[in-house]
Amino acid sequence: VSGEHDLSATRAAILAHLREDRLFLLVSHENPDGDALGSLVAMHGLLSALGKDVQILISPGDLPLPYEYRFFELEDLIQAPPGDVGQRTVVFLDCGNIDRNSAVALGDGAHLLNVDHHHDNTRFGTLNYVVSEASCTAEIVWGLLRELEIAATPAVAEALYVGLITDTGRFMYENTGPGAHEMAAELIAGGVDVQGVYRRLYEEMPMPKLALLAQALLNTRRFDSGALTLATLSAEEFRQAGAEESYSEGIIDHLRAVQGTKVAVLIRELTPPQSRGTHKVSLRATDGEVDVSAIARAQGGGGHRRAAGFSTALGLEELSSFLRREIAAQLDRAVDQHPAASVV
Ligand SMILES: [Mn+2]
Repeated sequence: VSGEHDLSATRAAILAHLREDRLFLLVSHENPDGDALGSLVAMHGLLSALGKDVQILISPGDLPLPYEYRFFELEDLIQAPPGDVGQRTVVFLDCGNIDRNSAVALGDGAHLLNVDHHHDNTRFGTLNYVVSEASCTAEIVWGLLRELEIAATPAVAEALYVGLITDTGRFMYENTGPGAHEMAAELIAGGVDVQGVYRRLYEEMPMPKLALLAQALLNTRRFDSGALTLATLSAEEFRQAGAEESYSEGIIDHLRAVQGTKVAVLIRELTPPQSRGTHKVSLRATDGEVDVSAIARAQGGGGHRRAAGFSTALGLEELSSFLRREIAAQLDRAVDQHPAASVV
Protein backbone atom coordinates (compact mmCIF):
# COMPACT_ATOMS: atom_id res chain seq x y z
CA VAL A 1 0.00 0.00 0.00
CA SER A 2 2.82 2.38 0.78
CA GLY A 3 4.20 1.61 -2.68
CA GLU A 4 0.90 2.65 -4.22
CA HIS A 5 0.89 5.80 -2.18
CA ASP A 6 4.45 6.59 -3.31
CA LEU A 7 3.40 6.03 -6.91
CA SER A 8 0.47 8.43 -6.75
CA ALA A 9 2.62 11.02 -4.98
CA THR A 10 5.22 10.60 -7.73
CA ARG A 11 2.55 10.96 -10.41
CA ALA A 12 1.42 14.21 -8.81
CA ALA A 13 5.00 15.46 -8.76
CA ILE A 14 5.51 14.47 -12.42
CA LEU A 15 2.30 16.26 -13.40
CA ALA A 16 3.44 19.38 -11.52
CA HIS A 17 6.70 19.38 -13.52
CA LEU A 18 4.86 18.95 -16.80
CA ARG A 19 2.55 21.83 -15.95
CA GLU A 20 5.08 24.22 -14.47
CA ASP A 21 8.46 23.68 -16.15
CA ARG A 22 9.07 25.51 -19.40
CA LEU A 23 11.93 23.79 -21.24
CA PHE A 24 12.02 20.05 -21.90
CA LEU A 25 14.28 17.50 -23.52
CA LEU A 26 12.85 14.05 -24.31
CA VAL A 27 15.08 10.99 -24.61
CA SER A 28 14.71 7.22 -24.72
CA HIS A 29 16.95 4.18 -25.04
CA GLU A 30 19.30 3.31 -27.89
CA ASN A 31 17.81 1.36 -30.80
CA PRO A 32 14.42 2.88 -30.01
CA ASP A 33 11.49 0.52 -30.52
CA GLY A 34 7.80 1.22 -31.09
CA ASP A 35 7.12 1.99 -27.46
CA ALA A 36 10.13 4.29 -27.12
CA LEU A 37 9.24 6.23 -30.27
CA GLY A 38 5.52 6.23 -29.60
CA SER A 39 6.13 7.56 -26.08
CA LEU A 40 8.49 10.25 -27.38
CA VAL A 41 5.97 11.45 -29.96
CA ALA A 42 3.07 11.33 -27.49
CA MET A 43 4.98 13.18 -24.76
CA HIS A 44 6.05 15.75 -27.34
CA GLY A 45 2.36 16.23 -28.21
CA LEU A 46 1.40 16.51 -24.54
CA LEU A 47 4.00 19.17 -23.82
CA SER A 48 3.28 21.06 -27.06
CA ALA A 49 -0.39 21.20 -26.06
CA LEU A 50 0.76 22.84 -22.83
CA GLY A 51 2.75 25.37 -24.85
CA LYS A 52 6.15 24.13 -23.75
CA ASP A 53 9.49 24.34 -25.52
CA VAL A 54 10.27 20.68 -26.17
CA GLN A 55 13.00 18.88 -28.07
CA ILE A 56 13.44 15.19 -28.86
CA LEU A 57 16.99 13.84 -28.78
CA ILE A 58 17.86 10.76 -30.84
CA SER A 59 21.51 10.05 -31.45
CA PRO A 60 22.75 9.93 -35.07
CA GLY A 61 23.62 6.23 -34.67
CA ASP A 62 19.90 5.46 -34.28
CA LEU A 63 18.96 7.35 -37.46
CA PRO A 64 17.47 6.79 -39.90
CA LEU A 65 14.91 4.84 -37.92
CA PRO A 66 14.11 1.23 -38.91
CA TYR A 67 11.82 1.22 -41.95
CA GLU A 68 8.69 0.30 -39.99
CA TYR A 69 9.00 3.40 -37.83
CA ARG A 70 9.94 5.89 -40.53
CA PHE A 71 6.38 7.17 -40.79
CA PHE A 72 6.76 8.88 -37.42
CA GLU A 73 6.97 12.61 -37.81
CA LEU A 74 9.52 13.59 -35.22
CA GLU A 75 9.07 17.30 -34.62
CA ASP A 76 11.81 19.27 -32.88
CA LEU A 77 14.25 16.40 -33.39
CA ILE A 78 17.88 17.07 -32.45
CA GLN A 79 20.83 14.70 -32.69
CA ALA A 80 23.10 16.14 -29.99
CA PRO A 81 22.31 17.53 -26.54
CA PRO A 82 21.35 21.21 -26.80
CA GLY A 83 23.56 23.90 -25.29
CA ASP A 84 20.90 24.73 -22.72
CA VAL A 85 20.51 21.13 -21.50
CA GLY A 86 21.26 22.33 -17.95
CA GLN A 87 18.12 24.47 -18.03
CA ARG A 88 15.90 21.73 -19.39
CA THR A 89 13.80 19.17 -17.61
CA VAL A 90 15.00 15.92 -19.14
CA VAL A 91 12.31 13.26 -19.52
CA PHE A 92 13.52 9.70 -20.00
CA LEU A 93 10.85 7.48 -21.54
CA ASP A 94 10.88 3.66 -21.63
CA CYS A 95 14.49 3.60 -20.48
CA GLY A 96 15.20 1.11 -17.68
CA ASN A 97 18.81 2.07 -17.21
CA ILE A 98 20.59 5.35 -17.88
CA ASP A 99 23.45 3.39 -19.46
CA ARG A 100 21.02 2.53 -22.25
CA ASN A 101 21.31 6.15 -23.38
CA SER A 102 24.87 7.29 -23.81
CA ALA A 103 23.88 10.41 -25.73
CA VAL A 104 23.02 12.51 -22.72
CA ALA A 105 25.83 13.51 -20.44
CA LEU A 106 23.95 15.13 -17.62
CA GLY A 107 25.47 17.53 -15.16
CA ASP A 108 24.86 17.25 -11.44
CA GLY A 109 21.56 18.71 -10.39
CA ALA A 110 19.93 18.14 -13.75
CA HIS A 111 16.21 17.63 -13.48
CA LEU A 112 15.55 14.17 -14.67
CA LEU A 113 12.09 12.63 -14.91
CA ASN A 114 12.24 8.87 -15.37
CA VAL A 115 8.96 7.55 -16.84
CA ASP A 116 9.04 3.82 -17.49
CA HIS A 117 7.46 0.40 -17.04
CA HIS A 118 10.52 -1.89 -16.68
CA HIS A 119 10.37 -3.60 -13.29
CA ASP A 120 14.16 -3.56 -13.04
CA ASN A 121 14.44 0.18 -13.76
CA THR A 122 17.48 1.42 -11.88
CA ARG A 123 15.63 4.55 -10.71
CA PHE A 124 18.29 6.91 -11.95
CA GLY A 125 16.00 9.94 -12.11
CA THR A 126 15.35 12.84 -9.81
CA LEU A 127 11.78 11.56 -9.96
CA ASN A 128 11.11 7.95 -10.87
CA TYR A 129 7.64 7.24 -12.15
CA VAL A 130 8.02 3.54 -12.79
CA VAL A 131 4.72 1.73 -13.31
CA SER A 132 5.68 -1.90 -13.79
CA GLU A 133 2.03 -2.95 -14.20
CA ALA A 134 1.69 -0.77 -17.31
CA SER A 135 1.78 -2.75 -20.55
CA CYS A 136 3.98 -0.12 -22.15
CA THR A 137 5.39 3.34 -21.45
CA ALA A 138 2.86 4.69 -23.96
CA GLU A 139 0.12 3.56 -21.57
CA ILE A 140 1.69 5.68 -18.82
CA VAL A 141 1.89 8.71 -21.13
CA TRP A 142 -1.72 8.11 -22.14
CA GLY A 143 -2.66 8.22 -18.43
CA LEU A 144 -0.84 11.55 -18.04
CA LEU A 145 -2.67 12.99 -21.07
CA ARG A 146 -6.00 11.97 -19.56
CA GLU A 147 -5.10 13.42 -16.19
CA LEU A 148 -4.20 16.71 -17.86
CA GLU A 149 -7.38 16.51 -19.98
CA ILE A 150 -5.41 16.93 -23.18
CA ALA A 151 -7.06 15.48 -26.28
CA ALA A 152 -4.67 13.38 -28.35
CA THR A 153 -4.10 14.69 -31.87
CA PRO A 154 -4.34 12.01 -34.62
CA ALA A 155 -0.51 11.75 -34.65
CA VAL A 156 -0.35 11.35 -30.88
CA ALA A 157 -3.16 8.76 -30.84
CA GLU A 158 -1.40 6.76 -33.53
CA ALA A 159 1.94 6.98 -31.68
CA LEU A 160 0.32 5.70 -28.49
CA TYR A 161 -1.29 2.87 -30.42
CA VAL A 162 2.07 1.88 -31.94
CA GLY A 163 3.64 1.73 -28.46
CA LEU A 164 0.73 -0.34 -27.24
CA ILE A 165 0.64 -2.96 -29.97
CA THR A 166 4.40 -3.39 -30.28
CA ASP A 167 5.02 -3.84 -26.54
CA THR A 168 2.05 -6.18 -26.03
CA GLY A 169 2.84 -8.28 -29.10
CA ARG A 170 -0.47 -7.16 -30.59
CA PHE A 171 -2.30 -7.85 -27.30
CA MET A 172 -0.86 -11.34 -26.88
CA TYR A 173 1.86 -11.01 -24.23
CA GLU A 174 1.15 -11.48 -20.53
CA ASN A 175 1.44 -7.72 -19.89
CA THR A 176 -1.84 -7.29 -21.81
CA GLY A 177 -4.34 -6.29 -19.15
CA PRO A 178 -7.79 -4.74 -19.40
CA GLY A 179 -6.11 -1.32 -19.37
CA ALA A 180 -4.37 -2.11 -22.67
CA HIS A 181 -7.68 -2.91 -24.33
CA GLU A 182 -9.41 0.10 -22.80
CA MET A 183 -6.63 2.29 -24.15
CA ALA A 184 -6.95 0.66 -27.58
CA ALA A 185 -10.72 1.14 -27.56
CA GLU A 186 -10.37 4.83 -26.80
CA LEU A 187 -7.67 5.34 -29.43
CA ILE A 188 -9.64 3.45 -32.09
CA ALA A 189 -12.80 5.37 -31.23
CA GLY A 190 -10.68 8.51 -31.70
CA GLY A 191 -9.86 7.48 -35.25
CA VAL A 192 -6.63 5.45 -35.24
CA ASP A 193 -6.30 3.56 -38.52
CA VAL A 194 -5.81 0.03 -37.15
CA GLN A 195 -5.24 -1.67 -40.47
CA GLY A 196 -2.95 1.10 -41.70
CA VAL A 197 -0.75 0.89 -38.61
CA TYR A 198 -0.65 -2.91 -38.86
CA ARG A 199 0.41 -2.75 -42.51
CA ARG A 200 3.21 -0.28 -41.78
CA LEU A 201 4.56 -2.20 -38.79
CA TYR A 202 4.23 -5.81 -39.88
CA GLU A 203 3.86 -5.90 -43.63
CA GLU A 204 5.54 -4.02 -46.47
CA MET A 205 8.61 -5.91 -45.30
CA PRO A 206 11.83 -5.55 -47.32
CA MET A 207 12.66 -8.89 -48.96
CA PRO A 208 16.11 -9.08 -47.23
CA LYS A 209 14.25 -9.29 -43.93
CA LEU A 210 12.66 -12.54 -45.07
CA ALA A 211 16.07 -13.82 -46.22
CA LEU A 212 17.49 -13.05 -42.77
CA LEU A 213 14.63 -14.91 -41.09
CA ALA A 214 15.28 -17.91 -43.33
CA GLN A 215 18.95 -17.90 -42.33
CA ALA A 216 18.13 -17.64 -38.62
CA LEU A 217 15.72 -20.56 -38.86
CA LEU A 218 18.43 -22.64 -40.55
CA ASN A 219 20.80 -21.72 -37.72
CA THR A 220 18.37 -22.70 -34.96
CA ARG A 221 19.57 -25.18 -32.36
CA ARG A 222 17.95 -26.65 -29.29
CA PHE A 223 19.63 -27.45 -25.99
CA ASP A 224 18.62 -29.32 -22.87
CA SER A 225 15.62 -31.15 -24.26
CA GLY A 226 14.51 -28.02 -26.05
CA ALA A 227 14.31 -25.83 -22.94
CA LEU A 228 16.66 -23.45 -24.78
CA THR A 229 15.91 -22.71 -28.43
CA LEU A 230 18.71 -20.61 -29.82
CA ALA A 231 19.54 -19.03 -33.16
CA THR A 232 22.59 -17.07 -34.21
CA LEU A 233 23.17 -14.55 -36.98
CA SER A 234 26.68 -13.54 -37.95
CA ALA A 235 27.62 -10.19 -39.41
CA GLU A 236 28.46 -12.04 -42.63
CA GLU A 237 24.97 -13.53 -42.75
CA PHE A 238 23.45 -10.07 -42.37
CA ARG A 239 25.62 -8.95 -45.28
CA GLN A 240 24.67 -11.93 -47.46
CA ALA A 241 20.98 -11.33 -46.82
CA GLY A 242 21.38 -7.64 -47.57
CA ALA A 243 19.81 -6.98 -44.18
CA GLU A 244 20.07 -4.04 -41.84
CA GLU A 245 20.53 -4.68 -38.15
CA SER A 246 16.90 -3.92 -37.31
CA TYR A 247 15.68 -6.64 -39.70
CA SER A 248 16.23 -9.27 -37.01
CA GLU A 249 13.25 -7.79 -35.15
CA GLY A 250 10.56 -10.45 -34.72
CA ILE A 251 12.74 -13.51 -35.45
CA ILE A 252 12.79 -14.47 -31.79
CA ASP A 253 9.01 -14.84 -31.76
CA HIS A 254 9.39 -17.83 -34.09
CA LEU A 255 11.92 -19.40 -31.69
CA ARG A 256 9.73 -18.82 -28.66
CA ALA A 257 6.82 -20.51 -30.43
CA VAL A 258 8.56 -23.89 -30.66
CA GLN A 259 7.00 -26.59 -28.49
CA GLY A 260 8.90 -27.32 -25.27
CA THR A 261 10.83 -24.06 -25.30
CA LYS A 262 11.35 -22.34 -21.97
CA VAL A 263 13.70 -19.67 -23.23
CA ALA A 264 14.25 -18.44 -26.79
CA VAL A 265 17.49 -16.66 -27.60
CA LEU A 266 18.70 -14.80 -30.66
CA ILE A 267 22.40 -13.97 -30.76
CA ARG A 268 23.47 -11.41 -33.32
CA GLU A 269 27.03 -10.54 -34.13
CA LEU A 270 27.14 -6.77 -34.21
CA THR A 271 27.97 -5.46 -37.63
CA PRO A 272 31.30 -3.78 -38.34
CA PRO A 273 32.99 -1.42 -38.14
CA GLN A 274 31.86 0.00 -34.80
CA SER A 275 31.55 -3.14 -32.73
CA ARG A 276 32.86 -6.17 -34.56
CA GLY A 277 33.24 -9.29 -32.50
CA THR A 278 30.69 -8.38 -29.88
CA HIS A 279 27.29 -10.00 -29.65
CA LYS A 280 23.87 -8.70 -28.94
CA VAL A 281 21.65 -11.20 -27.17
CA SER A 282 17.84 -11.10 -27.04
CA LEU A 283 15.96 -13.35 -24.64
CA ARG A 284 12.31 -14.34 -24.36
CA ALA A 285 10.66 -16.61 -21.80
CA THR A 286 7.57 -18.59 -22.67
CA ASP A 287 6.10 -18.62 -19.16
CA GLY A 288 6.84 -17.50 -15.61
CA GLU A 289 9.34 -20.27 -14.86
CA VAL A 290 12.45 -18.45 -16.05
CA ASP A 291 13.05 -14.74 -15.43
CA VAL A 292 15.17 -13.73 -18.43
CA SER A 293 15.74 -10.22 -17.07
CA ALA A 294 17.83 -11.81 -14.27
CA ILE A 295 19.96 -13.59 -16.89
CA ALA A 296 20.41 -10.31 -18.78
CA ARG A 297 21.34 -8.41 -15.62
CA ALA A 298 24.09 -10.94 -14.90
CA GLN A 299 25.70 -9.65 -18.12
CA GLY A 300 25.00 -5.97 -17.55
CA GLY A 301 21.72 -5.86 -19.46
CA GLY A 302 18.12 -5.95 -18.31
CA GLY A 303 14.50 -5.83 -19.34
CA HIS A 304 11.27 -7.53 -18.43
CA ARG A 305 10.83 -10.99 -16.88
CA ARG A 306 9.76 -12.44 -20.23
CA ALA A 307 11.70 -10.16 -22.59
CA ALA A 308 15.22 -8.93 -21.97
CA GLY A 309 18.59 -8.44 -23.60
CA PHE A 310 22.26 -7.66 -23.21
CA SER A 311 25.43 -7.05 -25.20
CA THR A 312 28.57 -9.01 -24.53
CA ALA A 313 32.11 -9.68 -25.67
CA LEU A 314 31.67 -13.41 -24.96
CA GLY A 315 32.07 -15.81 -27.87
CA LEU A 316 29.30 -18.15 -29.04
CA GLU A 317 30.51 -21.22 -27.13
CA GLU A 318 30.89 -19.35 -23.84
CA LEU A 319 27.57 -17.68 -24.41
CA SER A 320 25.60 -20.85 -24.95
CA SER A 321 27.24 -22.47 -21.89
CA PHE A 322 26.40 -19.42 -19.81
CA LEU A 323 22.78 -19.41 -21.00
CA ARG A 324 22.32 -23.14 -20.39
CA ARG A 325 23.75 -22.85 -16.85
CA GLU A 326 21.54 -19.89 -15.99
CA ILE A 327 18.39 -21.52 -17.34
CA ALA A 328 19.14 -24.83 -15.60
CA ALA A 329 19.77 -23.00 -12.33
CA GLN A 330 16.44 -21.23 -12.53
CA LEU A 331 14.61 -24.40 -13.53
CA ASP A 332 16.43 -26.21 -10.74
CA ARG A 333 17.66 -28.78 -13.24
CA ALA A 334 21.05 -30.17 -14.02
CA VAL A 335 22.46 -29.09 -17.39
CA ASP A 336 22.10 -31.92 -19.90
CA GLN A 337 25.35 -33.91 -19.81
CA HIS A 338 25.34 -34.47 -23.56
CA PRO A 339 27.23 -31.47 -24.84
CA ALA A 340 26.09 -31.62 -28.45
CA ALA A 341 23.08 -29.58 -29.36
CA SER A 342 20.40 -31.24 -31.42
CA VAL A 343 20.13 -29.70 -34.84
CA VAL A 344 16.61 -28.87 -35.89
MN1 LIG B 1 8.40 -0.44 -23.39
